Amino acid sequence: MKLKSEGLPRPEPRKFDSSILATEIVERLTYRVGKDAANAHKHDWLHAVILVIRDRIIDAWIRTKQEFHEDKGKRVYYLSLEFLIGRLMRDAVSNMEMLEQMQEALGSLGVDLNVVAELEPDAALGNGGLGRLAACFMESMATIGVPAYGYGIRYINGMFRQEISDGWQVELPETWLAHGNPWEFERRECSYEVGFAGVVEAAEETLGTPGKMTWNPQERVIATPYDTPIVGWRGNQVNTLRLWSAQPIDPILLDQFNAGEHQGALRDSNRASSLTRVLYPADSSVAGQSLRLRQEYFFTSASLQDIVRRHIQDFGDIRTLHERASIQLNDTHPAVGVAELVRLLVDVHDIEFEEAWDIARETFSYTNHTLLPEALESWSVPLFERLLPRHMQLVYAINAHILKVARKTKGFDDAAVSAISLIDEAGERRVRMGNLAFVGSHKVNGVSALHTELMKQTVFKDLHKLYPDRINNKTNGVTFRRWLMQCNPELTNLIEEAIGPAFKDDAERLIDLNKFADDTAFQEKFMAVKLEKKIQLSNHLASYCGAKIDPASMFDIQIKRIHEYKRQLLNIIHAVALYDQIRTHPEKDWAPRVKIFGGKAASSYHNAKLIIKLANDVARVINQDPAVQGLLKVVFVPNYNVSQAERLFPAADLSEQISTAGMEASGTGNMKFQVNGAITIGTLDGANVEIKENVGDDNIVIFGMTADEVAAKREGNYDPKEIIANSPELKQALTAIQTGTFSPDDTFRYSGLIDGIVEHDWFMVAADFDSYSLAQRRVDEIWKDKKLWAKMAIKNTANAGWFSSDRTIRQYAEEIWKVGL
Ligand code: T68
Repeated sequence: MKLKSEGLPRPEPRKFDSSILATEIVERLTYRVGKDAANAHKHDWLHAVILVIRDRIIDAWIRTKQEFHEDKGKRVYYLSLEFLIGRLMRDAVSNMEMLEQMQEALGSLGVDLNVVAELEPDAALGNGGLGRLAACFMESMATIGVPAYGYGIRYINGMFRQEISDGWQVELPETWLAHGNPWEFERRECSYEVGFAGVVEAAEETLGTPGKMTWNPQERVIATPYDTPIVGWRGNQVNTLRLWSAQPIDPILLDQFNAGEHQGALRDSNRASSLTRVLYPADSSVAGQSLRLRQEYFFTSASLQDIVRRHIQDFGDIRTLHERASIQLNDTHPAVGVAELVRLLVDVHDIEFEEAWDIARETFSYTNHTLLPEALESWSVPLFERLLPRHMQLVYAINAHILKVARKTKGFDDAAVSAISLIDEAGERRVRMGNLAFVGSHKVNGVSALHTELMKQTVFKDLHKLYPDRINNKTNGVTFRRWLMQCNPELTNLIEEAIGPAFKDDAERLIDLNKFADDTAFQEKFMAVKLEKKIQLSNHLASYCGAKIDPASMFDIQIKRIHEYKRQLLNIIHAVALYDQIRTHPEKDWAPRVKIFGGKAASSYHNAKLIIKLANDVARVINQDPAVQGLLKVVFVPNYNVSQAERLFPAADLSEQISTAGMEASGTGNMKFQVNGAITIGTLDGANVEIKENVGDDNIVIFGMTADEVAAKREGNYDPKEIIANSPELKQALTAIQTGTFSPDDTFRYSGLIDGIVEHDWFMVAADFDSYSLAQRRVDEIWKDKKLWAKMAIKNTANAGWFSSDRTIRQYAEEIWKVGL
C-alpha cells in the first residue's frame, strides 16, 4: 500500500537556528505572555516556548488541511471517549525536530527546558490502555499520512489525581485546564445542537416504520469543539484532535433569575456543563449511570453531525459517505453512533432505512478491548428509551432486520438467535452495545491474536457464525517517538551510534541491533544507559515520594491500572514470600531487588483499593527491616500517569505482565518495557504471546497456565485449598498477610482479600503461584549472569519494532479503512 504521504516531495521542515528561536521566545514572552525576561516565571517561559513551537505547527496544520481538501480522498474518524495524551510540548518540539535547538535557545536565556517541561499539565483524558492507545494512534496516523480526525470529549476534570494517605488511595480532582490550554483552539462556527429525551412523531410523508420520523427532544445542548493539532514525526502532517464541550442554549434564564429563582435560572446551564465535567474513572467495568450514556451520545452525535456536514460540503451527496469516510469505534462507548447515523440519514436526509443501514455498516468499524463480562456495556431499555426515544425505535428496527437474517440461516436455533439479539431479555431488558457495534460495522477487531481468537469463541461466538468474515485482528502498538526517542534519548543515541538513524523512520530496522547482542563492548554501553536511567529514576523518586532505592538493584516494575485480573496481588504475595526466604536464608546469594508498583484503582472498586493499601503496608514493613536491607525493597509510586510512565519504562530491568491468561486483551505497557530493554516475566496472555514470538523463547520468562488451562480449571472442580496446602511458600505468605503481619493496626484488614483466593481463586493466584515463584528464581539466576542479562535486554529492544503503532495503523489503513490505496 502506498499512502499519499509516501514518496511525494514534501517541503523539508524548516530548520531554525537557536539564536532565531531565542529571539522568538523572548518576543512571545513579551507580547503574548506580557512579561520581560527578568521577571518571567518558569511557567511564563513554558508558555512562550509552546507559542513558538505552536506557530510552526500551525503552518503545517493549515497545509495538511488544504491537502485533505484538495485530495478529496477517504478520511478516517477515530471516535473515542478517551484520549490519554499526556504532555504535548516535548512531543511537539521533538516531532518538529527542534529539540536540540530549543534546548540551546532556552539555555542561552538561562532557562532549562527540562525544568519548564515539568510544569506542563499532564492531559489525562483517559483511564488507561484504551485511552493511551487512542493517543498513540493519533500520533501514528499523522506520522504515516492517514488523513484522520480524532473525536472525543473535552473533560474539565480528567482522570483523578491519586494521593496515598496512610497507604490508602485518596482521589482528588485534577484541574489540567486551570491555567488555560495553549494547545487548543475553540471553533464556535462548528457547533451543533444535541438533543435528549422528548417525543417522536411520525413525519408527514412517513409510510410506516422504519420510515422517517420527527424527534422533538425535550432537552437541547450545544456542542462546541476545541481543536488540538497532533504532529506526526518530522512534522510532515498535522492532524486534528477535536474535543467537544457542552454549553447550554440559554446560559441563564433571566426572567427566572430576576424573579429570585437563582438556582432554577441556572439549571440548564449546570445540566449542560455537567455533561463534559468529568471522566468516569472506571476502567474495565461499566458505569451504569445515565450521565455516562448522555456523555456517549453527546460526543457521538456532535461528531457524526460534523462528519456528515463535512462530507456534504466536500462531496455533495450523502449517499457516498461510506466511500469517503471510515469511522472507527474505540470500544462500544460511541456505539450509539450506529443508530445516530441511521437517524441522520433517514430523518434528516430522507434516505430509506435499508439504504441508510447499508451506508452505516459500510462506514463503521469497531474495536473490542475486553472480554470481561462486567465491562461489556449494556443499557436498560427504559433508560435508553427515555433518553433516546428515536434511537430506541431504530435499535428495534435494526434488530428485526438482523434477527430475520439469522432465522433464515442454517444452524440458528432459539438460543443462537437470542444470543445475537441487540436486546438482552434475561431479567431486566437491556440494549447490548457490543452487539449493536458488531452488527453496525463491516469489520470488528480484537487487539491481540489471542484476544481475537477468544472473541470468536466467547462473546461474539454466534455473531461470528453469522458474519464469519467480520472479526479480524489488529495487535496493538505504541508510538516509539514518545516511548523510546523522547523518554529515552540516551538509548536512542546509543542505538543510532550502532545501527544508524534508519530506525527512527522505520522501527523494524531495530532488528539490526541483534548482531550486537553478544558484543561485550555494546553490552556494557547498553547496561550503562540502563544504569543512567535507573539513577535518574532513583533521584526522581527520592524527591517525589521520599523513596530511597539503590540503582544497582534489579528494578522489577508493575505499572498499570489496579485490577484483580492484572494480579498485582500475585506480585505482592511473591514479595512477602521472598521477604520470608531472605530472612530465613540470609546466607544465600540473593539478587537485590526493588519491586516498584504504580497504578490507580477505580473509586468504587473495593478490592483494588485494598490491594493498594496492602502494597503500601508490605512496603512499610519490608523497607524498615534491617534483615533484608539492600536485598529487597517495595515502592508504591503515587499518581501513576503518562508523565511518571515516561520515567519508569526506561529504568526497568524486569517487566511484570502477569495477568490471568485469557483476561488481558493485549497490554501496551508490555511493549513500552520491551523497547526500553526490560525483560518480561509474564503469562501467555494478550500481546505477551506475540512478544514471545518476536524476542524468542530464550529472551522472555513465561510462567503459569494458558488461557485454555484456566478455562478448563474453572469448568472443573478446582480447589485452591489443596494447592495452598501443598505449597509451603504460598501458605506462609498468605497466612502472614491474613493474620495481620503487615496490618498490626487492623489484623483482619486483608482477611476478605485472602479468603477470595482460598475459597474460589477466580483469578488463579494460588494456581499460578509456584510457577511464578520458580520463574522469579530463574530471573534471579539470569540477573547474576550480567552478560546473559545484557544480551537478553538488547534482544528485547532489537525485536520490538513490530510493536510500533505505525505498523498497527498501516494494518488498519490497509485492511479496514482502505485509505490511501
Ligand atoms: C485496555 N482496556 C485493555 N479499558 O485492558 C488492554 N474500559 O489489555 C489493552 O491493551 C488496551 O485496552 C488497549 O487495547 C481499557 O483500557 C478502559 O480503559 C475502559 C474504560 C471505560 C470502560 C471500560
